[in-house]
Amino acid sequence: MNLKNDLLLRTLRGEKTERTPVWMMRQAGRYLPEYRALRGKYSFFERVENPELATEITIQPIDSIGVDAAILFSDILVIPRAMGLEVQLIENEGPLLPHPIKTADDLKRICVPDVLDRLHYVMSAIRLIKKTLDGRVPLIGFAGAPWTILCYMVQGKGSKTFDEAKAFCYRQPELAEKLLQMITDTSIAYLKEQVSAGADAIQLFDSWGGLLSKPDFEQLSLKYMRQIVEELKGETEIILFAKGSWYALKEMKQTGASGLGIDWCIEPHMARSLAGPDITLQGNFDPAKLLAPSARIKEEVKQMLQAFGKGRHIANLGHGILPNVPVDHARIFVDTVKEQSSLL
Ligand code: 1CP
Repeated sequence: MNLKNDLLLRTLRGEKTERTPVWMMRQAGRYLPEYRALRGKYSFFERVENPELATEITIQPIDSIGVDAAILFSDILVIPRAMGLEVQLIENEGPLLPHPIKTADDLKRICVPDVLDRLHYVMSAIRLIKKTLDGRVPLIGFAGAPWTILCYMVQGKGSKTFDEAKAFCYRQPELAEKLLQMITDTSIAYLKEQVSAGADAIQLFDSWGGLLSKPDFEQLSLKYMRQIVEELKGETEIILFAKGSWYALKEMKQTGASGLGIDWCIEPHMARSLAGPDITLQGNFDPAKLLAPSARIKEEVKQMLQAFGKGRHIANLGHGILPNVPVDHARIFVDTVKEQSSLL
């Protein structure tokens, strides 16, 4: 099916576009009143596992905010669940994995599953979203990077430091390697199926990459992301977003990804000089700045666009949108990118 708006894909391929495409990480979610209304009626995994609900939530920000891409409503933690680990989502608190991986015996409880069997609902959602979108905008599929998934599988919950996950890797490196490889193999099969079902591009979220030193990032994260990009790059466009891992932009570019996400702690010109000219950069508005007065948001968006310059840029936040952002402010962000980037 032909896309009516393919700005995102053309930008990822390095083609010229009339303006900069814009979307927001975690755009399908809690800051939208339409989403909160559904949240009252269904549990988190009911929303994720029901293709009709997932479709409705995926499309809400397209209708309401006017972003240039949809991102599948799901979660990175469907992977540990599919591998056999229990995952709960506690409302207003976050994920809980009551029986995390700590020992060699624990690894025996999980497997590399048949993804079509365990995650069929994701592919059904992708097919229904593509049909419902009817070519309005591209659909981004996603997975967590293996390192970020390991963090949750070992720590068992969210954390500022993921110290137990890191201790696991430092004390039992062979087990860590085994677990990371199992997650990688599952993710490759999963992402290939997302692409077959109709996802137009893929983003890998390495939310906790920045907790690692550069050599540890190479060993525990990049080594596995590289395998994923290697297996998918002929089939789709891939964006790597490793929050905080600015020190590895050059190495991430060398994987063959089409785009690199950056957060607000690195300036665009610095990211460009590290990554080189022939790759698309995505980001990097501070999500908390959407809480500023609207005039300040407009001004800062203009500055961001100028700093990235024309072409090879996808406007986005430097991490997920916060639940307390007023919907109007999200709209101002998107509208300002649309207006101002056509003037660049
Ligand atoms: O309604 C609710 O209260 C649940 C909140 C929620 C939502 C809306 C969770 C639980 N997941 C999601 C959806 C989600 N998660 C999407 C949907 C598509 C989109 O709009 O972008 C995506 C892409 C994710 C990815 C995700 N989940 C990441 C990576 C991105 C990031 O923000 O760093 C991570 C780390 C998770 C784990 C997770 N799931 C949910 C929460 C609250 C968290 C974060 C927990 C933590 O802080 O450790």
